[in-house]
Amino acid sequence: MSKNSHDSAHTHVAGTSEFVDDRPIMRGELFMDVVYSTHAHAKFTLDYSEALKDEDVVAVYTAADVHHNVWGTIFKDQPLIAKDVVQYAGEAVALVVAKTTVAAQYAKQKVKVNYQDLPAVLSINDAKKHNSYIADKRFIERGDIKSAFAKAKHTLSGEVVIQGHDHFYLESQVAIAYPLEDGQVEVHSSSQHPTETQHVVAHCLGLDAKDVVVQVKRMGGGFGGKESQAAPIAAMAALGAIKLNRPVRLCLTKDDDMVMTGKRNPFQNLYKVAFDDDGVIDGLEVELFSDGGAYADLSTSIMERAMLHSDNAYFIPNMKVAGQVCKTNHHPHTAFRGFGGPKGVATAEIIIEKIAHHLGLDPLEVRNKNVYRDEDGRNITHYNQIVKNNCLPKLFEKIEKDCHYKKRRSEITKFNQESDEFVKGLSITPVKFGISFTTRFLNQANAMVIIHLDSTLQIATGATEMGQGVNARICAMVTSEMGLERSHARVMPTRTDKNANTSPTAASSGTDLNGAAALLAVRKIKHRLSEFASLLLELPEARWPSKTAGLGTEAEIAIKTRNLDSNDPNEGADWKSGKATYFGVEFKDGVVTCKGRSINFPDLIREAYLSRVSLSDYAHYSIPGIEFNKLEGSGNAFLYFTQGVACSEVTLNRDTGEVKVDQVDILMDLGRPVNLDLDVGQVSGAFIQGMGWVTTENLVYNDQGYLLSHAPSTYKIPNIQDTPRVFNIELLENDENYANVRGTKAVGEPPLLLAISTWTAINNALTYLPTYKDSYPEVRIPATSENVLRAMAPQAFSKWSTP
Ligand code: MTE
Ligand code: QUE
Ligand code: MOS
Repeated sequence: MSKNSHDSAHTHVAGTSEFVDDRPIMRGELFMDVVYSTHAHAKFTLDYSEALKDEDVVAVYTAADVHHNVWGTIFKDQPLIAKDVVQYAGEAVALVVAKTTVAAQYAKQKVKVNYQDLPAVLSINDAKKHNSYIADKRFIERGDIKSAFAKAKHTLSGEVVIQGHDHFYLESQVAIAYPLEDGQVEVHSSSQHPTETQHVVAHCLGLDAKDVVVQVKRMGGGFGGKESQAAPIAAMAALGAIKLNRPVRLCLTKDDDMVMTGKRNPFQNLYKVAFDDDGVIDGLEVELFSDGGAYADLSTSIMERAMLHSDNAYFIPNMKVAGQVCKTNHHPHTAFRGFGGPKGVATAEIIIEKIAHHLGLDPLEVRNKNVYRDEDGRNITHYNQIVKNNCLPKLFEKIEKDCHYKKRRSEITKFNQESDEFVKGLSITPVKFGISFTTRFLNQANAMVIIHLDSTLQIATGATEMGQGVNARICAMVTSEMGLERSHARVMPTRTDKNANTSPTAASSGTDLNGAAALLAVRKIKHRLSEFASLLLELPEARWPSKTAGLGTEAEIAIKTRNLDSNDPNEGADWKSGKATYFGVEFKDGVVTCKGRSINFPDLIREAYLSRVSLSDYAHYSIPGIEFNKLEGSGNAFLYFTQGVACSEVTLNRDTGEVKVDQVDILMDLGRPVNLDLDVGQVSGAFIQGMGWVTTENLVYNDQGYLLSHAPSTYKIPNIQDTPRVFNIELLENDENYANVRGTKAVGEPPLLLAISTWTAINNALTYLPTYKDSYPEVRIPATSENVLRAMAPQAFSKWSTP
């Protein structure tokens, strides 16, 4: 294992990493499958008598079998199994349990569902027509939007259409529930939020939380899709396990997973913008509408983040944002990398492009005119948070130079004049992603560190590993604090019986929160060990506890066990090394030194144990200074911002609409990474995932809201051929993020938003066509080849409506 590798790199490559469905089948284990609705909105009745005739079928469960048939993250509005009425195609109506997976799949087909259709709402426009909404419309407002428009030199308005996005994690939703003695159950789940999963299992089954343990070893990808929606799957498996007193496994097929589970929320945003001759924005009014699907899930929080990111990187003196979640008869949409951010940012960026086109300016010039700057108070967001440690102007300046923007712009202009086969586009977009949950109470974490007698460490936190490398990062922080190699410690599977005050591993804050807690926990041990070492090293070795057969005397050193209750992982730590020092004792390279005398770390641990010094500890961390007032839409919503810029160059085929991404240059400020390689991996992965969203990933539903594109054959995620031919990633050096643990910056989600540059580059390419001399193309997300072709020759497609 190399220093910067993912902690599971070698087991992934060897195929020995264990995912939930890799767990050996237990004696008596049974297999569950879900019967789901194929209708959007209907009354229904069930007939499962045929299914029960199969001797391999053990049971069929319906809504009537669920103790509390309701769950939900923010609002408890969703049945575990639909009763009498289905609200979306893909909603569970019954569970079948059989002796084999195949028998369960057959049985599922034999369950007859009779539907009596009800009127369905299947789009944002439909929802608006029927006033079908989830929660109240919300507003964030600053300045005087009316007078900004009254005195505006130019105004533009329009609508941005943004479709959904499937998470396409390689491991489908899965859970195995093991019944234990005395009414307890242990559930192995693929969940970003084990604690919520535990609570949903307990609530739905009528158990106490104390009788339910949820374990998450790792996920084969989550991307937000397993933040809320892993819980019902776990509850279904647990229902079978408790009823039958046998282990029950529920592992969705890819197709079922795609049909059943919610996606990134589609958005349809209206805007009106006021600006001057130079493209400086004075007023912006945005009305965001999202498709929440049939139940609330996380959609209201997602909308809030979209509203908080509608400025993206730009100072807009007078701004009004409204956000309304629509209730439709689609699968309940959910968290997806970036949460609401990408939908707000895409809107802001297409507005900039359109302003530039309108004024005949280069879009980069308009961006530079509007970007947050420290001068003249142009550094305060529409929700009144000052953008501190702002690198945006520097990022713009550097990327423009490094990727030869001006030169490539003139080359592209020339190319587009000469070619009638292809048309090229170029675009730089920035991101300023707010780090912290906008829901205050989630900004906390808890960690436990244990040092064993052989001196190796085990770490337990509420963080879950989904491939992002949170374990490797936490491990690196803890071991470096103790002057040890990373291989000296292991982060253990996440279990709900070990940590309290846990949040979902989400909002890119897994390492920020859990790493800080783990560091605070290990510092408590370090503090005790330091004091102990300072006393021990004064004694001749012959009088150390291990040499005196535990006889005590002065060898059993009484130390003060003052608990460090700091909430600041940087407090008392040297900023460069990130390490704290107590009693003048240094921990370095496996050796502990005080006043010139030293002891190997393993020997110190043994002496400490014999002297009854505690070798484990817990700590809690909460992010300070989060004071966003949701009612007023004002205040410090975030601890800091992760910022970056990307430049995309694309070539469109004028005959087929095919999009090729020729070159992408990314420049990001990630503070001072704990693990540079993992961070670069997150940047490239997030960018490519976002590129899929804005280009080829097209969700197609039938007129019952049933997802037709439910497999890789019909849903096109990027493959290796689709990655940019030239792909450069560079990180800006920024040593000054004093706000966060060890000066790091969260990386998980922000780079996904940089893929918006590919979408704006596609739109930019189209502006070179005569069709768009006076108008702006406004190709939706995703800009599939078909959508691009439609935009190139709108008249040729006029007889087919836009899907
Ligand atoms: N990286 C991988 N490989 N797999 C994932 O599922 N999820 C992303 C991101 N990177 C994800 C990923 C999302 S949506 C989030 S919020 C963060 O990881 C969560 O982890 P972190 O907070 O530890 O960065
Ligand atoms: C970013 C996020 C989340 C968020 C807010 C963000 C998130 C999440 C919640 C949330 C909100 C209310 C609840 C709850 C969770 O908010 O992932 O349980 O009651 O789950 O800005 O990623
Ligand atoms: Mo990530 S969408 O916050 O799980």
